[in-house]
Amino acid sequence: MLPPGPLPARTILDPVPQVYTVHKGAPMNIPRCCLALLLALLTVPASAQQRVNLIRNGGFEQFKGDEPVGWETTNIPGVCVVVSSTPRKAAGSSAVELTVKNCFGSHFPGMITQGNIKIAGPTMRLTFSYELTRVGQDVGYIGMDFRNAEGSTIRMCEERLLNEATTYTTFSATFPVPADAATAELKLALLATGKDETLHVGTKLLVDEMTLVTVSENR
Ligand SMILES: [Ca+2]
Repeated sequence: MLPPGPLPARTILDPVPQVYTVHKGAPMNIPRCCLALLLALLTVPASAQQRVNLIRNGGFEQFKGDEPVGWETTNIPGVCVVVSSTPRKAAGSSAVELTVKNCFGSHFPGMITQGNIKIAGPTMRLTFSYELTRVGQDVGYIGMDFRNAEGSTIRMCEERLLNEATTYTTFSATFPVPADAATAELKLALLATGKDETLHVGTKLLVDEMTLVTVSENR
């Protein structure tokens, strides 16, 4: 339950949207209509209008089989499933899990891609929660491919998750948007960085609560 008194003031400066847990069994003396209003106030960030999440299904709550809705994966259904839903989540009911499996004699990595993200600058912030199990020199990989209105790539940015995370950890990056960029393609994957350049079975990346928002230029 929230402490008594007014809700804490929140601004666009908040790095991570606040998520309040709403407990079942609310006090019986709260009228149903007021309870509904209260729930709405608690679950919609105060600055939501300025901070529309441009990622579809960023909470990884919707799956069709092993496929997270709104994302493309490297799964070969029924043959090599390296992307799937997991109940080990940061929020909600599920998260997405990327693994490495031995398929057809080679180590095959999980990857998820969301394209045609309508972006707006001048500055954006990507935030998500993750857990990372590393084997060998394997790391997590984040790539963003900026495209102009004609669909041509004008800039590619990448980031790597280097540290093992046994509990959900927040990743946050603020970056400028190229002036001519109209859309972006976002990719999360597992990447081998060892000398043999081979991924290892057992490397695993869990991702949840992903947001991509436009922020003010001076933030
Ligand atoms: Ca979730």
